This record gives sequence, C-alpha cells and structure tokens, in this order.
Amino acid sequence: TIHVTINGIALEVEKGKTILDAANQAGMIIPTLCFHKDLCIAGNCRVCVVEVSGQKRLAAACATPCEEEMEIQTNSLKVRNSRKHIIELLLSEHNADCTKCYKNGNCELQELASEYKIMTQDFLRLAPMKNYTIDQFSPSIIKDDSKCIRCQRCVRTCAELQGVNALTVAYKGDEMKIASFFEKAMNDVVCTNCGQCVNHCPTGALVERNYIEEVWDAISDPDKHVVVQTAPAVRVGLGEEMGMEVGSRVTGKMVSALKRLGFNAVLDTDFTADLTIIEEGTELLNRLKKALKEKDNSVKLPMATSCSPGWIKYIEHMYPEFLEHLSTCKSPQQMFGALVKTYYAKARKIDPENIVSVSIMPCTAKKFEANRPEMHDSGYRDVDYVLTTRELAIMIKQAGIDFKKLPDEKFDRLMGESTGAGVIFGATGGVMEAALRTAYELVTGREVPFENLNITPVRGMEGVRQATIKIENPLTQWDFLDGVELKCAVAHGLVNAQKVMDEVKSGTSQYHFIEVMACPGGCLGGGGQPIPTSPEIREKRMEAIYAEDAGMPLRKSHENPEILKIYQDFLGEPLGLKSHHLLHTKYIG
Ligand code: HC0
Repeated sequence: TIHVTINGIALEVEKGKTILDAANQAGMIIPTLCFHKDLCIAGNCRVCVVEVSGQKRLAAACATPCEEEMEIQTNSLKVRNSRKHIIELLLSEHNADCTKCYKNGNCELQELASEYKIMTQDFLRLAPMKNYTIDQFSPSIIKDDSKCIRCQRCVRTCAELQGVNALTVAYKGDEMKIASFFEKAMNDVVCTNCGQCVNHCPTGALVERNYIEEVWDAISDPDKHVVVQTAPAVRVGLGEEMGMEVGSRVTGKMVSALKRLGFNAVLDTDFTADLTIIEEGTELLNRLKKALKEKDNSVKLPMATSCSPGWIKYIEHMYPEFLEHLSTCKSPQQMFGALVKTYYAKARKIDPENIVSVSIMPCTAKKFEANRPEMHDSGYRDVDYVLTTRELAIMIKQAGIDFKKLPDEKFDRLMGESTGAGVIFGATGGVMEAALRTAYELVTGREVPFENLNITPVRGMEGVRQATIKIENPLTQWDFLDGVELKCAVAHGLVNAQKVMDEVKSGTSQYHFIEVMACPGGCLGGGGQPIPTSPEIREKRMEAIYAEDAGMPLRKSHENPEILKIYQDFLGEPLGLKSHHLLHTKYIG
C-alpha cells in the first residue's frame, strides 16, 4: 500500500490505484465523463482534474496513479473553476437543445452543467454550429453528431467489449469526430446493432430508435388487438428505471404496468424460450446423430445458438463461412411473433391482420431482427414494434403509473406460461444450462437430480466458459451417445465470441455446442437495458435472474404445460413441418 492525503484526510491505498479510485475510497466524488468502469482509461475529457501539491498542472484523476506521500485536492477553487470551464467548453460546441433531446433527464453532461450551474456563456461560439450529421438509417440506433462530446466511450466500447470497431476516431483537432468506415450510415457498416455504444454514451449522441408513439397509436386504435411479449432480462432491469434498487425482480409489477398501459394481452417471451429449447435441443441431437452414428462429415459442429441478433449479424460479417453452424431456430422473440399471428390468432379467433405484435426487449438489435426480411413467416410482419426496457419505462412514466405501488399480476394465457429454464435465457450461459437440463432427461430418460439443476460451470462472468458432460446409460434410441463427452462453450461480449470462433476456424475446437450472446453478461447487460451499466450492476441483475429461476415451480422447458399443449394442438412435433415453416430460418448473410 501507499499513503496519500485527499483534501487533508490521510489514506492508505493499494499500489497502482488511481487518484479517482482513492477519492472513491475516501467517499469523495470526482465527476467524470470519458471514464467508464467497463473501459480502458482515456483521460481525454479532463473533467476529473484535481490539484496535486508540487505540480503546476492539474492532473486527470482517472488517469493518474497515486504516488507515496501525494497530497491531493479534489475540490479547491482552482479545481472547481477549471472543471467549470471544461464543462463550458464542452457545452460551447454541443447542441444543448436539451428539452428536445431523447436523453433529457438522463445525460451526464446535462447533470454536470446542472451541478456546476453553468448559466452564463464565457466561451462564445466563435463559429456557427457546424452542419452535423444525424444518422437515422438504422432501425436500431440513431447517431447524432451534434450531441457528441468526443469522449470516445463508444469507440472503446465497440473495440474492447465487442471487437467490432464499427466506430472510430476520424480527422484531427477541431475537425475530430466519431465516424464509421468512410462515414457511411451505421446500417451499412459492420455495426451489429448491439447498442453497447448507446449504453455507454454519456449524452444523446447515440440513442435507440424509439417506437413509443407508434405503440401508443396502436393501443389507442380500437380495431387493433395489441399483444405484448416481455423478454427474460427486462424483469430484472426495469425496476432500476423506476427508482428501485439494482437487481430488483419486478415481473409481477411489470405485468401489472403493461395491463394498465392498455395492451390487450400481456404474454411472455420466456414461453418461446422454452419452445426454443425443445426445437434447438432436438436439432442438436439430430446433428450429433448424423455426425456420430451415421458418420456424415457434412454435419456442421459445433452447433451455435442463434437467439442473439447482434451475434447473428457479427457472424454474417466476420465469419460468413460458418453461418451453417448456427442453429436454424429463430430467436424466441421471432418464434413468438410468428406464433402470435397464427396459433394465438386462431385460438383467440382474431384476424391476424388486426393484431399488432409488440415486444419489450433489453436489446436494440432486436429492433433490427424484427425488421429482417426473413421474419414474415406468419404471412405478416411477425413482430411489429420492439421497445427497449428504457422505452417501456418512459411509457409507464407517461401514463402516470406509480410503479412501486403496483400489485403483482400474472401473465395472460396462451403463450404466457414459462419455466425457470426460460428465465435464465437472460443471463450468459442460460440457454446452454436450459438446454442441458432438457437434453439430459431426453437422452437418459432420467430426471436431473434437484441438486444438479444449477449447472454452475456454465454460470458466471468469465468471458469464455467451458463445460463437459459425460453421457452414460442413455435410452436405446440414443445409444450412440453412450460414453460421449459433450463439450460446450459459452461466450458473451463479441470480443469473446471472436476467441471461440477463431478456435472453430483454426480447426482446434472440440466443441459440440456453443452459446454466444452479443452483450456482456448476456441480455441482462443488453444495449436496451437501463443506463448506467457496470460489472457490479450486471452481477446484481444476474443474481436476480437465478433467484427468479430458483423460485419457479417448474424449471425445465419440457415440463411447461403450454409447450406440451402447443405441440399437441398446433405444431405436431419438434422440427415438424409447421415448426420448420414458422420457427426456423436460414441466415444467408
Ligand atoms: Fe434475450 Fe432471448 S434471452 S435474446 O437475451 O434466446 O434481447 O432477455 O428475449 O429472443 O427468450 C434479449 C433477453 C430475449 C430472445 C429470449 C433468447
């Protein structure tokens, strides 16, 4: 440890810690903008400047390591004035039309301007506001350069967390800006629509494309039957937007709120998550049968999960030759959409033409996915509008609903019932765990012992995790699997997907099955979840997901009575004709 004083208070800090770390430890708040816990240090905004005795220049607290005997002032007059000037400078070239900004009320720059009471303009705008580009071509993300403060959090996010590098720094000095390849629209470059840049942007420069008005219009139209589905991870994130503690589980309140907003049916994506397990599990077993029993060399293994649309876009761009490794299953969101306008419409005797299908997702890429040309198998657009967790929170606030006081209500029926296996889809490793719970019983005919329901090797936040499951004494139908060690890998964050895919590409991979989720932590850390995000926040949401699973009466997808019913009444059998048409697809890049 080393010894420093902060504002006269003596402190012992671990070697290697920055002044910002030390100040946090001492309970002193230093404002930051370019700094983010998920990212490497940039030290470019200078808002975190502090005075270090003996040094003439102010130091950036986020980028300066503590040294023995350092004396630091975090709130001297000089520091406060400098910070104020820095904020004024940032504002002098920022489109500060805050009341018209989507991030109004949730903008780090606005918060600092408010804290420092920037009421005069010492730095005149010397040149008129430049002609900035607002890129609105993507169905998922809007990039508005007039709001950009060039902190480069988005650039670091795209490079470090996702390894995609769709955004970069272009030009120099006054001309410097955040741009895509040749300044093309985000929709025309390698952007996966994951929205992690949106989650990490401190201002309104990167936001989701919102469909709030469209959904209000549909709800107000008496001729429309508006059905909403909610993704697994929304229920452990929404509470944060409503002023509750991080990690609050708000499933029942969320259902209540959706009913009060006026949706005609409040249903659950977790239902089709369970359905995915049946379809995808059957597909995996079929591939294994072809490869191991029939020795068919053309079978693509490992099979990869296909529910994360950011991951699909990534593989289309970066590993197009491996597209056939993807499971042919659509994501639960899209399975749901296709079923709402067929199975549900028929059972409820509603003309699918009059159904508006809305989904609430922790994800911005889901907006892109719903917009894909492949997603019209019901004969209509399967999912009409996708809202993020944040957009739902806005609607709840607009409707004047006091969320914390809501009673818990239950999902409506037909496609509203789910198991714990469906819930854990929202955490990295969850799809794998859910699949293994069902595959084990399918193959062995024996029940997974209760104490083994939590498959811990696939849980956690390690970037890539592996598990091997030895199959013993399977049913005769699966006897080719006897003694086989099923090798699985789980990756989250596209930078980790790259590691697994490079193994597959080099031929060194032994895996049979891989799960990839584009976002850090899986969907619970999705680009549509409440801002801010950090490793600690994602950890708490993850605990909430597993607690939700543990509290469910049914925890294996194949035990869901509504799943049994849909095969009986409508689908016939897994991978059958109807499934093939409605629930599966092929991505061709
Ligand atoms: Fe997910 Fe999904 S688990 S991708 O993260 O598979 O977004 O939450 O809805 O579709 O179910 C997101 C979350 C989903 C889908 C499910 C999957």
